[in-house]
Amino acid sequence: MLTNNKNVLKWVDEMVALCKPANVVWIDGSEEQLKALREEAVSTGEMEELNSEKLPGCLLHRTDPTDVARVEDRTFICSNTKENAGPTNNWKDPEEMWAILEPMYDGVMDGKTMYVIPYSMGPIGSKMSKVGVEVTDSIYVVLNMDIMTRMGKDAFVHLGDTSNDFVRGLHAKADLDPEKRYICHFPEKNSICSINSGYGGNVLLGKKCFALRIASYQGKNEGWMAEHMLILGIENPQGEVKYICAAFPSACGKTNLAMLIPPEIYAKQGYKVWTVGDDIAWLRQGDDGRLWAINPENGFFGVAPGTNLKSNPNALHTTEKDTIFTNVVHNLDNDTVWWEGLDKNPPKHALDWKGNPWDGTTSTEKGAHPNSRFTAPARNCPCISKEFNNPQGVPISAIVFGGRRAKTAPLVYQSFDWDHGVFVGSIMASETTAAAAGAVGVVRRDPMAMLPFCGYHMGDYFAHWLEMGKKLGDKAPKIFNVNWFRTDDEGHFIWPGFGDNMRVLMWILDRCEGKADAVETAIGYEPKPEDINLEGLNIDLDTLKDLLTVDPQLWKEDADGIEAFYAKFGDKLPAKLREELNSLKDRLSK
Ligand code: OXD
Ligand code: MN
Repeated sequence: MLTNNKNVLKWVDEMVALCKPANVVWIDGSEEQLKALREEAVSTGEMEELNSEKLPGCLLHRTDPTDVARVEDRTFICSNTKENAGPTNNWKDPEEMWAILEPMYDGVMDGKTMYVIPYSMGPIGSKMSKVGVEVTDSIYVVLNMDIMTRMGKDAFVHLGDTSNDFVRGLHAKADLDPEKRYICHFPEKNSICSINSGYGGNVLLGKKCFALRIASYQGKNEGWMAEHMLILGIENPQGEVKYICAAFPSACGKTNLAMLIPPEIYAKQGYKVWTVGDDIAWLRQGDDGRLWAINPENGFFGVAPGTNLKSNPNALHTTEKDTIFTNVVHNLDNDTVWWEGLDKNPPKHALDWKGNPWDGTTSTEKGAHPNSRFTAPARNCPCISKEFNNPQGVPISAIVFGGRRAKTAPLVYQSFDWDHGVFVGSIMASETTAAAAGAVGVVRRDPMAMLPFCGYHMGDYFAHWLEMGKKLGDKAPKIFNVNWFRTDDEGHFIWPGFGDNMRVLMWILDRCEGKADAVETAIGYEPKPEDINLEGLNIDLDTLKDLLTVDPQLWKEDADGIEAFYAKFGDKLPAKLREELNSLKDRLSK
C-alpha cells in the first residue's frame, strides 16, 4: 500500500470486494515496476516490442476490432437528476445505473490482477492539479496512464492522508461485449465506471472522463473551467511568449495547430511556437486577475493516420521513442509501424490493425484503423514549452474557437466582447465533408467542442462561462473564431492551413495587444485584409478578401439553425445568449 489515506483505502477495499481479483498491485510509478509490467504484457502477447534501434521503448497493441473508438451512445452522465445532465447527455439515475453495473463488476477480476493507479492531472503539487485513482485489470491501461498522467506514489503525497478530493475510476475489460459496454460518470460522487472496453478514450479514465466530464462539473462548482482546448505559446524575437487556448471539434487538427512550425517569414525573424497541450486545458483566474491555464495531461494520445513529416513533424518526432502504438500497421520487415498518410511507402510484408497479413502495395483495405493512435510522452516533443511543468500554468491572451465550415464562417473574426465571445463559442459547428463539388455537409453543432464532454447541463455551462467573464472583467482574454476550411466552388480548401495558420494567430495576438485595426461586421471584428501577412504565400489580397466575406443570407439561415439548437436548452439557456442571437439577427438584416 502506498498511502495511509483512509478514503482511498476504504474505496480500494470496496473495489477489491466487488471485483474479487486474485492479486492487487499498487502502482508506485517506479521504472522497475513499469519494466516488469512491460515484460509481462509482451510475454502474454498483449503488447509487442518494436525495433529497439528505430523505435526504442516503443510497444504495439491491438484492441478488439469492435472496440476502436469512444462510444457516445454508451456514455452516461448519472447525475442525481436528469435535469443536471441536461439535454445533450445520456442520463440514467445513479442507483438504477449501479444496479446494472454492480452485477457486471461482481467477480469480474476473478483470477486476474487489479492494478491500483494513483495519478495527478496537472503538475504534482500545483494548486490547479487534481488527483485520481483508477483501478483496472489491464496492463495496457497502466502503461498508457504512465504516459498520459503523472502516475505513481507522488500523486498520493499530493493528495495527503485525509483528503477525500480524488476521482475514483473503476475499469474492467470484462469480455469486451459491445452491448454491455458502459462509460458512466457520477459527478456528485466524483466517480467513473468503465466496463467492456479496452480502447483508450473509454479506459484511460484521467482523460476525457475525468479531465473533461467530471472536471467541468467540479470547475462549475469551484469557479474554474475544464475545456477541450489546446494551449500554445508564440515567442517573439525579443523572447516574450504569449499564450493562446483553442477549441475545435475532434478531427479539426488540434494536435497540428498545437505543434505548428512557423512559416519561413516568421522563423527567420526568430519567432518560435511552443506546445503546452494539444487536447485539454484547465483554466483558473490567477492572483493577478488574469486567466491562467495548465494542461492536465502528461502526454499526447494522438490520431496516427495523416500524421507525417509535412503535416506535423513535431508529433512524428515525439513518437520516435517510449511510445505505445494502438491499431496501426506492423511492418514485419523491420519491426516498425506504418499508417495511411505517413509516407508513400506502405510496407509489403506487414500485419494490418487486426493482425492479419497485409501487403500495402496491393491491398485495397486500410492497414491502420482510421482512429489508430500513438500515446507519446510530452517530454519527447521537440517544441514542448518550458512552462509545461510550471505549477502556475501560463497566462492566456486569447481564446480561439473554430470548426469546419465550407462557406459560412470567415477565416477569422473577433467577438465584440466576452459575452458575445461566449455566444460565438456556443454556436460552434462543423460540417460533415461532402464529396460533391461545392456541396455543403450536415451541420453538427458542438458548442466549445464540449458537446460529448460536458459533465452537466450545457445551459448551466454557458452560464458558467458568462460568470467567469464577470470575474475576469477587463483582464479576460479576447475571444476569436477561426475557420481553416473554407472551400472554393470546386470544393478545394482555399487557405493553406498547417504552419500558415500562424499568420492568423499573429493578427489575433496583435489585436490582443491593441496593435492591429479591425473592420466591424455583423458577426464581429474582422481583420483588414492587408493586416494578415501573406508574404511567401501563393494567395493574393482578393482571395483573402473572399476568405473574409460574410454572406448575410447564409448567416440568416445559420441563425435559424442556432435558434433550433438553442431551443433544446429551454429556460436553462442564459437570457444573455438569446439577446446575442437577436442582436446578430438585427445586425444581419441591416
Ligand atoms: C480525442 C477526441 O480523442 O476529441 O481527443 O475525440
Ligand atoms: Mn479531444
